[in-house]
Amino acid sequence: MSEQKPSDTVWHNGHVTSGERAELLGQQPATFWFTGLSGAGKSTLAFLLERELLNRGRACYVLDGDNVRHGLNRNLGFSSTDRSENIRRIAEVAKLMNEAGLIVIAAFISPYRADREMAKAIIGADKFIEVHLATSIEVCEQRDVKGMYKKARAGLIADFTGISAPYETPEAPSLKIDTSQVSPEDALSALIRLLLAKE
Ligand code: ADX
Repeated sequence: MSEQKPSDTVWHNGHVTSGERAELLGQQPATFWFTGLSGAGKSTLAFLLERELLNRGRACYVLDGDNVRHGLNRNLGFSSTDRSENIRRIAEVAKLMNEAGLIVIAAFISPYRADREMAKAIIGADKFIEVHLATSIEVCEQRDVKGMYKKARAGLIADFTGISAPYETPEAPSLKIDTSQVSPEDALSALIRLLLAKE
């Protein structure tokens, strides 16, 4: 893959401001960044939050790890380099969606602190809401919704987060949710409070 230098291209400014978009949609854009182990509840909560926000008249969209890897990021695997590129592309997409005025809910394992910091820098600290789905590895492995922990334990999946690849716990997330302890309703209320506090 050859990388084009920014100096080879020019940035075109449009004629519509972010303020105009915010007024049109009646909302301030933001990106919820859900991080946590496979099976922690990221996708489930992301889609519940999307439903709740839609019900409240907010334009929003979920970017989900498994889904994005079917299309945009189908050429990426699970090495630390590929995961980093996965997160970089998603952060760039989230930034564009925020610029379009949308509220984004990104649900990715995003196991490396440095990659989450990169995402925050791309999206902008003022728009970035880090949420740690802090469900324990024991619970995630017991749930094993996709049967992947079993395969990883059997050595059939390499670099599996929590088993044969690291997960670096967020140091200061805006919110920490253990889905084995907190009800979806309480989790949603806490997430909505965070968003309202930003407005
Ligand atoms: S990330 O680490 O790059 O952020 P992402 O969230 O996109 O991961 O994708 C995670 C999903 O890919 C998991 O939910 C799981 O279904 C699947 N998967 C396949 N192989 C692996 C692996 N080695 N480690 C973690 N998840 C994997």
